[in-house]
Amino acid sequence: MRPIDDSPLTRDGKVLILAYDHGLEHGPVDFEAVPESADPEHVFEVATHPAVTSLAVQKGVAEAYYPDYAEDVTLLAKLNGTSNLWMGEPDSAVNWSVEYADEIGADSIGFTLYGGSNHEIEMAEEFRDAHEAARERDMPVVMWSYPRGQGLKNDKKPGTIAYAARQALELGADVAKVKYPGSPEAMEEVVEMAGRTKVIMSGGSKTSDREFLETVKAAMDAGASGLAVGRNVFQRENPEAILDGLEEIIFEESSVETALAA
Ligand code: FBP
Repeated sequence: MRPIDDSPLTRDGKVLILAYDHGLEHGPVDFEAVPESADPEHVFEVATHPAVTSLAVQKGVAEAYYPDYAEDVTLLAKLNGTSNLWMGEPDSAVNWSVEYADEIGADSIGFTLYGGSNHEIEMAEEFRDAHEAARERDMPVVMWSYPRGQGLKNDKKPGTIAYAARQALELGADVAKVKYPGSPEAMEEVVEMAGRTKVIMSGGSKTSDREFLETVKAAMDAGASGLAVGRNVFQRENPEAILDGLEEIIFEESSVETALAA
């Protein structure tokens, strides 16, 4: 059995990661819509919603806040990450080790790979080290598989996303987090290419309740195993309401209308 099958990262085989590494990746601009979202305590509270199977954060946030929520929140350690101040070819610094993440109480790890970047080789080698250290500890591995870099003008082309999902399978990830490729047919191809690696959709910038839930529903119907979402939850005044809707779609296989009424 692979560690993911027995992990709280999944519920009935499905995944709903609340991503909260935006303070590093994008900076304070992501907290402007809902100022209290800048406070990690607020988002840890949101992550106690039963639909959330894990909260993904960087080391500093985990160190400072996770001890207060260890009973109620499952921690995903996002090991690498870079600020938006970095203007070079896409790359991501490894900010903490699997050993340290385990010590803090993480159940699983997350790692970004920018396939197609001039730094892909180093990133893949860093992923190998993290992956094997995670395997020693039975910690599931989620790859943020984001083709991006000099040669890739449109990182959302369906064929590119399918390649990103395949790359996650080939390198050993349990879960591939990819951008939605634009249509259910394209998502089916992505899921097929990922084989036994679960595919989850990346939330993206905030949209209306209906538009967001319809896209998640389309991805799930195309074989996705869930979602990793940040802004579409914490940039809402009532994050619990959208999580109620997501719970319906992801875990109950409900319609969008049912989810909107939840
Ligand atoms: P969102 O749902 O807000 O898109 O968050 C998912 C995520 O992968 C975060 O973990 C990360 O901070 C962000 O998107 C990175 O987005 P990008 O690199 O596309 O700007």
